[in-house]
Amino acid sequence: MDSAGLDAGYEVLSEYAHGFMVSQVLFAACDLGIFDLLAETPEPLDAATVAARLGTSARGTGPLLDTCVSLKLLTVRTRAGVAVYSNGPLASTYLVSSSPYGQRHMVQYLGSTTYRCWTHLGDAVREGRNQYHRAFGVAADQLFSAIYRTSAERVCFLRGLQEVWAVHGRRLLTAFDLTPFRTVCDLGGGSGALARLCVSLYPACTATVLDIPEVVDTARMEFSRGETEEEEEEEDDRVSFRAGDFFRDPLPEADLFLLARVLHDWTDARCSQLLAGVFRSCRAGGGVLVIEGVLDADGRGPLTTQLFSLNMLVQTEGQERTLAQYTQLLEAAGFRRVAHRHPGGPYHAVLARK
Ligand code: SAM
Ligand code: ASE
Repeated sequence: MDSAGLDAGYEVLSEYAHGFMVSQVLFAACDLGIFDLLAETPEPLDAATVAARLGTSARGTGPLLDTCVSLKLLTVRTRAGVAVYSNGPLASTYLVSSSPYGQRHMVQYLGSTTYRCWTHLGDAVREGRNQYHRAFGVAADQLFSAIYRTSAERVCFLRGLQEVWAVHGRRLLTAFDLTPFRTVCDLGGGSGALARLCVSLYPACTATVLDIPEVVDTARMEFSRGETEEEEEEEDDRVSFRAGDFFRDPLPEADLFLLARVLHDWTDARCSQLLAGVFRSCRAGGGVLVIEGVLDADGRGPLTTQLFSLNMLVQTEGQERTLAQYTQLLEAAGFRRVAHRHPGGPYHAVLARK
C-alpha cells in the first residue's frame, strides 16, 4: 500500500476507534441540559454564562460547546468579540425537551443502560447472551424483569421507545391502507403512543394496547395525556389498555394486530409461539402488521440495522431479521399475502393476512 492508502486507512480506523467520544459528547450535552438552556433563552449565550447557569466548569464547558458546533448540534457567532452559542436545527428539533419531535429520552436511555450493556459486547458475542448480569448484577432469565429493573428504568425505557413514533410513526402506519381494519390490538404496545397515532390516522378504528401489568400501570399514570382538547380526548377514548402476558394469556380478538419492535426481542421459537396465538385471535380477513428494522437479504446491511441487531444481542434474546425471515415466521403461523413497505427511516412495515 502506498502512503496515501495507509493514511486513508488510518483515518477510517481513527474514526471508528473514537466514535464513542462523539456519542459521549451528545450524551453529556443532553444530560447537562445545554440544549434546553439554549432553547429557553431568547439570545445566544457565551460559554461563561452557560457554565454559570448550569453550574459547570469554565474549563469543560467551552470545549464541549465548541465540539457541539463541530458536530453541527450548535451554531456559534461572535458578539462584541465574544463567541455566543445557539441550538442548530437538529438540536432544536430533536434534542430540546419541549419539541414535539424530541428524542431526549431515547438518547438518555442509550447513554445509560444501552451503553453499559455495550461495554460487554465481547462477552455477549462469546456467550451469545445479553449482559444485564454483568452490567447491572441482575438475572435475565425473565428478560423484561431485567429490562424493567426499577420503576424509573421502566419509565425511561417506555418514554425513550415512544419518541421515534413522533418522527416515523405516521409514514409507517400509512404505508398500507389500514382503513378496513376496525379493531386493532397493539401487542407489547408500551406507552400506547403508536396505538394513539393509529386511531388518529384512522377515525373509524379503536385500539387495545396489551402489555404486562406494570407497563399498563405506568402507561396509564405517566402517559395518558389528560389534555382537555376534545379531539385528543376522543382519541384517548378509542385506546384502551389491557394487562396480560402475550405468551400465556388468550389475546383479544382483533382485525389487525400490531407488533412493533416486539419480534426482535425474541428467539424464533418464541416468535412462532406468539404468532400462532396472534393467528388464532385474528379475525378472518384480518392481518398482522410487523414494524421492525429489516436487514438486507444477505444480512450484511444496512449498518444501522446490523448495529441494532448487536444491540438485541446485548440487551434482549432476539435479533434483527431479513424480510425472508419475517415471511417465513409469518407463513409458518398460517398468515399469507406477506407484503412489505419501507417508507424511509430505520423501520419497515410488513403486513400479512389471515
Ligand atoms: N411496541 C412498542 C414500541 O415499538 O415502541 C414497545 C416495544 S418494546 C421493545 C417491547 C414491549 O413488549 C414492551 O412494552 C414490553 O413490556 C412488552 N412485553 C414484553 N414481554 C411481554 C409479554 N410477555 N406480554 C405482553 N407484553 C410484553
Ligand atoms: C428493544 C428495543 C430497544 C429492546 C432494547 C432496546 C431500543 C434500544 N434498546 O426492543 C430501541 C432500538 N434501538 C436500538 C439501538 O436497538
